[in-house]
Amino acid sequence: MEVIKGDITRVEADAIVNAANSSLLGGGGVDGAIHRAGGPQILAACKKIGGCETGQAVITTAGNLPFKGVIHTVGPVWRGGNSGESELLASAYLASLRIAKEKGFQSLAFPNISTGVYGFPKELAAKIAIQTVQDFLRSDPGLSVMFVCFDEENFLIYKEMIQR
Ligand code: AR6
Repeated sequence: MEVIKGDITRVEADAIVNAANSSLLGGGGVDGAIHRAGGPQILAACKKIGGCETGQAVITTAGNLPFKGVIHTVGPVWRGGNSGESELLASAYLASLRIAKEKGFQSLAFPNISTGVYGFPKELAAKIAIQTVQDFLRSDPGLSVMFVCFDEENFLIYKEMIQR
């Protein structure tokens, strides 16, 4: 596991994960950045799939981006913590990891799912993300995972938690 600060569209990896919404029709934040950089092929592929439930994931072409695919997952909206948010966030990470494994990818980059407009508390989200990836890699050590933090706050949280 590795932590870097920056724009996920510019990393080196077999695939990147998008923090999408269940319509898969695009949006702001990292979703907007990926669709802008990848071009209309990604949206066309998303439309064909038709949607994705919270906690699940799907894969499309990466369009103009130099990846073997973009894995779109839908994290939960934070509603105070008693609506299964933690389990759904773990499930979003796990569903993405499973697709990467199925496809035989060797490296995968995650954004900090749900910690933008979906309002998930950043510390708790980082704890769940790291734990879920760590558990997965214990049985599947063949995948290299990168956490790509866009904002300074997430970057500091991840750096600190990974060191520990
Ligand atoms: N690269 C990496 N991370 C980024 C980038 C980027 N280029 N841009 C933003 N982030 P958000 P969510 C970080 O809001 O909370 C969309 O409209 C950002 O700092 O993108 O899961 C979708 O369509 C934050 O830490 O996703 C959904 O409707 C993290 O990405 C909704 O937002 C996630 O923030 C999903 O909300």
